[in-house]
Amino acid sequence: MRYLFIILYFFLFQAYSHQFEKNNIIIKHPVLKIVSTSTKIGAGYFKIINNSEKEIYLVGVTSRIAKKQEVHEVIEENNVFKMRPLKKNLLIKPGTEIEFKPQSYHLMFFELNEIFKTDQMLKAKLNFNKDFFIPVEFKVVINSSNHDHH
Ligand SMILES: [Cu+2]
Repeated sequence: MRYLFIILYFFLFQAYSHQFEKNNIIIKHPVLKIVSTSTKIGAGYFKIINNSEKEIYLVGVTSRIAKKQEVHEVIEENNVFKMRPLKKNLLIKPGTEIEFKPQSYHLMFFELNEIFKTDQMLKAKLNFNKDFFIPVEFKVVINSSNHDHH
């Protein structure tokens, strides 16, 4: 019985904190947040941890999730926070991490290709410089309205 609890706990923990790793770069808990099933825009959040010895640059994302995908940053202009596509690739220095989250760096998915369901896992590739990429799966989260965009 105790083993069952341990296995169940392990399974739940894993399900919550899924992560992907390649060449000592870890992508932690990638989620695609969609405000409602009638919305055609989604935001992607995750944490990138660079445990390698090299500088890496995030270039973008490819997937069949949406027609258009962008890496966004948030800037402050006259006390107003604005989002815009990143103008250059995002540097993640060795031994550091960057969290993609509301009011900060995030991915934008415009014109979603399907109506997704909560907990669905969507394949994508995060692209870095030097043709390096990490296959990940975004977990769909619907009804989480903390991304006020456009
Ligand atoms: Cu945005």
